[in-house]
Amino acid sequence: MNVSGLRMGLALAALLAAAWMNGAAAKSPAPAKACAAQVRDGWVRLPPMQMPMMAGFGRIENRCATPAIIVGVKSAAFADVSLHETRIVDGVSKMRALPELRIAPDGAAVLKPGGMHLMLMQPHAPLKEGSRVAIEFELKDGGSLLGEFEVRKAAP
Ligand SMILES: [Cu+2]
Repeated sequence: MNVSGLRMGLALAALLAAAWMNGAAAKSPAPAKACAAQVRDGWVRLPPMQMPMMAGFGRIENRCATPAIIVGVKSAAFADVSLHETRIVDGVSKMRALPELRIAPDGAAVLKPGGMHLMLMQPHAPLKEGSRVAIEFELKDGGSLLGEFEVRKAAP
């Protein structure tokens, strides 16, 4: 390689480096800190006697610019967890499973007695009043939210 060839090579390398840096700069600067919905005031209602099912309540707040879409719920403390909705049909209270729960930007989902709730099936060990159980919400985008639920006999 002669001197002019070397110069050209260096110039080309500089151009490529500049193009690469411009390309990198053109993308969003530093990735913004991921915004996530939050589970608040979670509690599990302890049934008056040993039962294979119980209900969980609380608030899921989404203070992000995009919707939070919950597509599944699980907990190591229970054999099965699902999202339920209680509705009065012809004067009779009925429950149905919700396959998906969408929380709008700046919105919140409220899980409360008589409304939406977590259906918690077959605890692996008896729950003690005052203890806490972790419940994980799976999001459509692949992420998850972890909530802590206090075991109580009555609403806080
Ligand atoms: Cu239910």
